Formats: sequence, structure tokens, C-alpha cells
Amino acid sequence: MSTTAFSRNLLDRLLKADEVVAFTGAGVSAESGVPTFRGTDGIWSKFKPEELASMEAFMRNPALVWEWYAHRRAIIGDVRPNAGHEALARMEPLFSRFTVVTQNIDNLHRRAGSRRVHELHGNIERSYCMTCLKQAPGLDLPERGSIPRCACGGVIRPDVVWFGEMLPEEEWEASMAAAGRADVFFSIGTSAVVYPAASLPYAAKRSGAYLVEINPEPTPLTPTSDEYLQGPSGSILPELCELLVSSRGGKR
Ligand code: BJW
Ligand code: ZN
Repeated sequence: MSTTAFSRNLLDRLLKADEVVAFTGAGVSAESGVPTFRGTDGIWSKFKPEELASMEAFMRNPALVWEWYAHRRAIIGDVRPNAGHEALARMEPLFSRFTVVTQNIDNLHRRAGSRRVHELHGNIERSYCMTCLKQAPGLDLPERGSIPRCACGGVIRPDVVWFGEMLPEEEWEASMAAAGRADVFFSIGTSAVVYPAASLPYAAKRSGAYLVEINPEPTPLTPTSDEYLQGPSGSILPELCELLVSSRGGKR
């Protein structure tokens, strides 16, 4: 049973839309059991970001940072995509182009079946050598207290984007382009405070997109959003997807 009141305007915009972007953050994976970063139960309530998610932190204590990523990889390996990820995957074929732009490193959008996914902050399943820059596929996670090394002798690091680091250029360019073309742009489960990713919804709106935010809590983006759907994405997205499928009928 649907509990969210979707506006006629949102439905009309979606029915007319060619291109839709879903920009996601840690909140979409919360209902799978992956901890978010900010907020009372978030990762940053126990650890300081600069102590774990920066090159300085890694250089200071690579074994500790690897231990943290090994712990998170174990959590992510044990969870499944939730109804929110699945609804986004079901929405993809309903539009000419539907792009997921995610800040998450957990791979859950792809595991749910989304195909056009841009990962802005990397992927926890990948690692690379800091010396020769080669990817280290199938890397066994290091024993507690040790650091994985490449055949060239270099130190291997997780392929994620830490504070002070540039975002992967191709993913960023493609995401900016998609934001610029979007008819409807969703910002889902993100506190919208980490830049440059957080600039995408504003860029989309400036280019004429209808901006919709889905989050149980308001964020700095909320006043700029055309519509704020307050609640968990694992409930709102399946309801929206169902409404869309039943309204489209045999349209596409
Ligand atoms: C639900 C829910 C449910 C709960 N359903 N929703 C001052 C001003 C502006 C910028 C800066 C500044 N000082 C420094 C900067 C730059 C910095 C930055 O933005 N800092 C700000 C935090 C101040 N940015 C960078 O450094 C970036 N690089 C860069 O700028 O390069 C240029 C440069 C080069 C050289 C020198 C300086 C600059 C890189 C940022 C990389 C971010 N990396 C991390 C870690 C990734 C790897 C890992 O996971 O380990 O990315 S940090 C962390 O935050 C992670 C996330 O992707 C990112 C965003 O977090 P997200 O997803 O929004 O999660 P939360 O927890 O914040 O929010 C969850 C939301 O879900 C909440 O709103 C909940 O309400 C909601 N929720 N349950 C729906 N069921
Ligand atoms: Zn190497």
C-alpha cells in the first residue's frame, strides 16, 4: 500500500522525462545494514574522517586504515541490495536514459541490476598500487596489522577517494554531463555536504532539471529542492516506481 503522497507535477514530469538522474549517498544503503557516515550512528560519530579517510591517515598508519576497509568490506559482502536499490534498477528501462550517480563504494546499485552507474568515490572491491598504479584484482585482504604489497614492491591502497583527492575524471565528467541534461534529478540518501559531488544537484537545477530530494532528514539542499519527499528510500522508491509503471501503461 502506498503511503507517500506524490504530486501530480512530479508524476507528469517523470512521464514526460527522457533523462533522469538518481544521485545517491550512504542513506540508500542504510536499510541494507551499511552504516552511514554522519548522524548519531554514523561512522564519523566514532572516528574522525581525517584519521581514516585521507592520504595523511594512510601514510601515518596504513595497517589501521586497511583494517578499517577490511572490516567494511566484510559488512558489505554480507549484505544485499534493498528495495530502494532494486526500485532504481527497475526504473532504468522506463526512460531513454536513467543514470545512477553514486557516492557509495559498496557496489549495491550494480548488484541490484542498475547498469548505467557512475561511482564518484571509487569502489571498495578494487585496490591499486601507489607506485606503478596497476589495479590489484582479487587482492586477498591483509592480515590484521599488515599492508598488501604489489609485485613491484609498492604499497597497495583501496581504490576509493579520500578527502583532498580528486574524483575520477571520467566518472565526474559523465556525471556533470548527465546532471546538465537531466529532466528530473533525484538526490537520495545523502547529507549533501561533501563537495564536489554535492554541487551536482545545484548544477542540474540550474540547467532546468526538476529537483527532488528523498531523505528522512532535511539537508542543506532541501530549501533548493522543488520537492522534498521525507522518509526512507527503501519505502519511497518502490512506491514511486510502482506508480510510474502503472501510470505509463504500455507507453514505452
Ligand atoms: C537515509 C536513510 C534512508 C539515513 N533512506 N536516506 C570546505 C568547503 C567545501 C569543500 C571542502 C572544504 N574543506 C574541504 C573540502 C573538500 C572536501 C569536502 O567536501 N569537505 C566537506 C565535508 C567540508 N572534499 C574533498 O576533499 C573531495 N575532493 C576534492 O575536493 O578534491 C579537490 C581538492 C584537491 C586537493 C585539495 C583540496 C581539494 C573528496 C571527497 C571524498 C569523500 N570521501 C568519502 C570517503 C570515501 C571512501 C569511503 O567510503 O571510505 O566519501 S567521505 C564520505 O562522505 C564518503 C561519502 O561518499 C561522502 C558523502 O557522504 P553521504 O553519502 O552523504 O553520507 P552521510 O552519512 O553524510 O549522509 C547519509 C544521509 O542519508 C543522511 O542525510 C541521512 O539522513 C540519510 N539517510 N537513512 C534515505 N533509510
Ligand atoms: Zn606496483
